[in-house]
Amino acid sequence: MKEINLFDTIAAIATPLGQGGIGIVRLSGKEALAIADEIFTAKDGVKPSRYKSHTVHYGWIAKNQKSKIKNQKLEIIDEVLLTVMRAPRSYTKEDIVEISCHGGIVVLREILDLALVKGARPAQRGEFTKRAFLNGRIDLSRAEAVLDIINAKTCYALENSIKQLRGDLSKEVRQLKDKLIEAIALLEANIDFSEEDIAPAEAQKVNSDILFIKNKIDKLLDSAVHGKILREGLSAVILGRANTGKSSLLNALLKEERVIVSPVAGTTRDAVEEILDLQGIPLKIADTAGIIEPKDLIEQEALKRTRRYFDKADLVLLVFDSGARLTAEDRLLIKKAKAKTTIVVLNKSDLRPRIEEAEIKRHFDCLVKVSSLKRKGLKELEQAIVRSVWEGKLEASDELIVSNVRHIQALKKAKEALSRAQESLRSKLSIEFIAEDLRFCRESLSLIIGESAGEDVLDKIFSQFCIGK
Ligand SMILES: Nc1nc2c(ncn2[C@@H]2O[C@H](COP(=O)(O)OP(=O)(O)O)[C@@H](O)[C@H]2O)c(=O)[nH]1
Ligand SMILES: [Mg+2]
Repeated sequence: MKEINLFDTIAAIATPLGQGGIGIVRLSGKEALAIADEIFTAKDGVKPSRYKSHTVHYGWIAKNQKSKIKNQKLEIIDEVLLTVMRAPRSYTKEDIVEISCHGGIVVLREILDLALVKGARPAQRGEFTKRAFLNGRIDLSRAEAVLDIINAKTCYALENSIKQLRGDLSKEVRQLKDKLIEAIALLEANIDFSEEDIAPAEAQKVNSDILFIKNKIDKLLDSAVHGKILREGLSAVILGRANTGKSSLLNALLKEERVIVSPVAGTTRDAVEEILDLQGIPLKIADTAGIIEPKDLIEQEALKRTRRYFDKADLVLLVFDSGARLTAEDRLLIKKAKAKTTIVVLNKSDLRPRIEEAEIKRHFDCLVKVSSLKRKGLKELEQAIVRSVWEGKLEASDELIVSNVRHIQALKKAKEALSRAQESLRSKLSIEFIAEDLRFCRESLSLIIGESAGEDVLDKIFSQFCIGK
């Protein structure tokens, strides 16, 4: 996104390119209203440049303008609603015109082309949001929240992104920065007045400030574990020997018949992965072939795939047939699964129990009895999965979760700088050193809200957006 000119008027199709009820072409910049004047004919004949802000008008987009003298006909492209949002009360803080037309690819392209002919430039990816940031309407973490909202996989992830858009993270970061600035000022006053050590009372104040900030940063970093899950989803793998009901379990969790279930062992040859929304957690769950001793090339490949899913899984659902005694294969899987966070599923709980439950309990804490066939115990299993994710750490749902890798890295850097400052303070190093570490910490926090982000960082962030956002 090199050399973008912020004085240009930009235009883009803001809705997905496909057929839809409506589609939107968006313009932003100084010429947006003048361009609208040239392409829009209102039913009441009033030109867009005379509209009040935040009003909607009915009319037509046409290639020409009505001229009474020649009695020329309008070359209409579409019947539309045109919305005007004047600077600075708009998404970009510039004049914005949104044209809502019928949602067809050709219509949208024709309208966009017309706007371009009249002087607009095609917008780059994320350029509307980038303008909102550069024009000071939102800071960088809030701009990134826009992308997270678009990408949210579950309602819970969406809720968290909305908090970030609202500025919850920015507010917290600014508070920490203010506290740092105070501490730095205190140190700098000391540098000016004495060549010697920092006064004990002041050292104590700086130390307690550092502790306070570090604590807050720790909390934010703790939440990042959950943030990663909200962003990327949790990977689970269903493991178990053939015929224990793995595919039935996946179907039961999905509440649909996704995978073929049969009494013939070896029905599932290839791993099947599905995503489901488990109480707000995007759960990627893979059903595997219950092959332990491959008999042919296909089975060897199937085993390889199972292993791959197993290796990358955050969570293993180890399935047993509770109506049968443990087999050597079951015991082999117990050994393997112990290396991972595992929930044991004693499936076929509708049958007379014959499995050695006590033996399994010696290896795993979490056991859930389920009947995939009768759809029993599934709620308990879901709860066990949720618990294994949140680990009881997430107390209230209004807690802020940091999910952006860039933010996490900046917080880690800030924390390291604080540790160095603490160490310098303890070993009574020169005040200069401590102040320098605190300044570094402040810079790292600034990165989150974008106060000191370079063009390369901005490019990287906004290039992930779609055109028209
Ligand atoms: N009684 C009973 N049978 C089940 C249950 N779950 C699965 N089955 C049966 O066990 C057999 C194997 O199931 P399937 O899901 O294909 O097992 P997989 O090989 O582990 O994927 C099928 O005949 C299922 O109908 C259950 O909860 N109770
Ligand atoms: Mg199967």
